[in-house]
Amino acid sequence: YLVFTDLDGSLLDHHSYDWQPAAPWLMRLGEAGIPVIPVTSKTRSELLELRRELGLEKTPFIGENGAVIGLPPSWQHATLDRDPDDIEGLRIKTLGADINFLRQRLEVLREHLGCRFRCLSEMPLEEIVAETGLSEPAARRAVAREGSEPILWEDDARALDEFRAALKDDALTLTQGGRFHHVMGDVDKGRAIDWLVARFVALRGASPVTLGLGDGPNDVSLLQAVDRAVLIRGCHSHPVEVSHPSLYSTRRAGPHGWVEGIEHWLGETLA
Ligand code: 2M8
Ligand code: MG
Ligand code: MG
Repeated sequence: YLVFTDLDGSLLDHHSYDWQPAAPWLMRLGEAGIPVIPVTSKTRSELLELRRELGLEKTPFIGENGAVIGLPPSWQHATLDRDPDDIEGLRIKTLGADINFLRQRLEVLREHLGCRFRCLSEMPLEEIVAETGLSEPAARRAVAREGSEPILWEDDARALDEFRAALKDDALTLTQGGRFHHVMGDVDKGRAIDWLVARFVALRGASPVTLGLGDGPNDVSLLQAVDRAVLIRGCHSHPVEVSHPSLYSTRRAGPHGWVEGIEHWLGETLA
């Protein structure tokens, strides 16, 4: 098994970022040797901190909605990973578009279309703290982006459709998390998962059974990429439509829903 999980609103509570309700199951999965792989909008910098807290130092991670992949030593390949950055023994791959290019295009498009939105990188730190409930150091880590920019949309739905079409002409994409929209290159969580599964097969010579959990519109590709899917009840009103032959939708939200989904698919196997 490989478990792929969204963080905010899934393993972590949408408001408090608490994950304690899931702690016993994280430990059980660890004991069973089942990797729990974060797949999130968060940055490399946020993930380096969180994976220590969550005890997930040995597993890879996918950050910035598929734009960043971090590989611990046991997931590195002698010939396939020759040139990515090496940080704290991790190989980091960045896919899609460069963050400076993204930020430049966002400025140009905003002026050209005359639409209203604000980039995370334009918001004063205190405002990010107020908007997200992150601590100040955590907010600083959220701004340290490499391949995606969160934006607060301050215009109507029609302007958003226009904006999305204009991004497409630049080969850029838009997705939606719990609080922000996210702009990035031609990447998504699902394709980053496909990449990691292919890497697993290259290293182990066997296909894993994959389980995925997520709560937001940006998790649709995640859920579609896995064998067994868990749609966690959202704390937001964004519609999430996913058709999947093996989908379980939870009654509870956040880490309680996460436990519910893991119990649904793995409760008997790991009893
Ligand atoms: C942003 O991501 C979440 C994901 O659902 C959102 O869109 O609301 C990102 O800025 C991420 O880096 C940050 O940690 C998070 C904090 O709520 O917000
Ligand atoms: Mg989420
Ligand atoms: Mg997320």
